[in-house]
Amino acid sequence: MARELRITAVRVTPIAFRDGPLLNAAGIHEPWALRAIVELESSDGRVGIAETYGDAPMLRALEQAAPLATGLSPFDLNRMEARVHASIRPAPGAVEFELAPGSHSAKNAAKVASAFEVAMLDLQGQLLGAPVVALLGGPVRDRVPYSAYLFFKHAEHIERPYAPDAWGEAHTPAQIVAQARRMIELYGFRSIKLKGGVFEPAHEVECMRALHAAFPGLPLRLDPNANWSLAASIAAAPALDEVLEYYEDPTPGLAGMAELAKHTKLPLATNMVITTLDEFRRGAESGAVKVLLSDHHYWGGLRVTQTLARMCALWDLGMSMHSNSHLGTSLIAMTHVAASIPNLTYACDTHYPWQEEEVIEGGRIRFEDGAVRVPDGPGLGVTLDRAKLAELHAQYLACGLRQRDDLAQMKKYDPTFTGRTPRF
Ligand code: GKR
Ligand code: MG
Repeated sequence: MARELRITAVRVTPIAFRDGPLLNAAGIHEPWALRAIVELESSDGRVGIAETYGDAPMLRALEQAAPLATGLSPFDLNRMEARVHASIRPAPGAVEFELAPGSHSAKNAAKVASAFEVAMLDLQGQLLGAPVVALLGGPVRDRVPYSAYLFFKHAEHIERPYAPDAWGEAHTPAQIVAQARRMIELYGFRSIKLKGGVFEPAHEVECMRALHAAFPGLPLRLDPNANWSLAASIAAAPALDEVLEYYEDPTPGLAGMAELAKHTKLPLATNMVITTLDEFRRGAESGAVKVLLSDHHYWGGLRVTQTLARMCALWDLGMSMHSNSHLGTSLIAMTHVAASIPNLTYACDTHYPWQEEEVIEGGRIRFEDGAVRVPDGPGLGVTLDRAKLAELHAQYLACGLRQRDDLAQMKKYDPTFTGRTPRF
């Protein structure tokens, strides 16, 4: 009976929400982060949801793909994937960030398939009265741990589009420690990541030392997003060996990471040199990278993420999760799949503490001791707050941004900034 249902409509709503002036290797975050909420409606009136990227090329890909999901049963995941991979192509001319694989238009098919898969699993779960994690084989943990994700940041955006956030400026080691303390007090995280590649490596190493002194025993990570040369990455390794649990994407390319691996005791982690299956093969064979940060949004979905986890187990790689600015629908999808993965060896990344707005009923998702409890209601266990969705869509229409561009934003602060990488 449930299998006779059909997907009758696909709705894509682009949204924009406030995002902090967070610094990174490419430049600085714009005042508004873009996402899209995807809704698949079934012939009995149910709605399955997903959250994904909201840049213009992704919206075009979703629009093009909408007829491919229409008419399918919510259980037709393989047929949906085959159709999407046969029809959806890279979008020429898209602004792409090396540091954010979700912006790579070569991954359009995987990104679209992921969004449809999450919404279809949500529908399946609603029909069966089962949480998505049950459809993925059931939970191996009831709560998924996340890490505190620190950023160097300015106190406010150059355009001053709204009141500054409560986090203040973070440039110095003392300010970074204060940011970590606040984030841990608010959410209880038990590991800390700092987004690096912003200041001189020696300054960022100093920040990691200050975090180590302030939070003895807490696992620490540093991610310069390939903005350090090989020489700079090697030079920083002895000091970082003493304080980090892993060293994430300091230097560009697999060959660079493989060379660096000879000079550090730390496992090297990546969401930059392994973002496709082909890169997985080369990365695993090289032995350079020891931790993969997966991301269901661009790898192709929750089931592909489970496959990746098995591949990581086979190749003896640790596993964690990458994130970009996102809201609760993404956080909950990450939580369902992470709960199903036995070899999730590290707490996942999330930008969620940097966002204040939400489009799901009940508002912001709560962290307990740095973890999110896996929902046990049907499907994803979250539903849309239509008024909030309309509000964030109106913000999208008004904000004028259509494609994330951290480099262009940085040039407003420093017209001489080139974005050349590696910068240090
Ligand atoms: O949000 O600025 C950011 C991050 O730098 C993001 O774009 C990266 O993709 O978080 C990401 C990472 O771990 O590389
Ligand atoms: Mg990273």
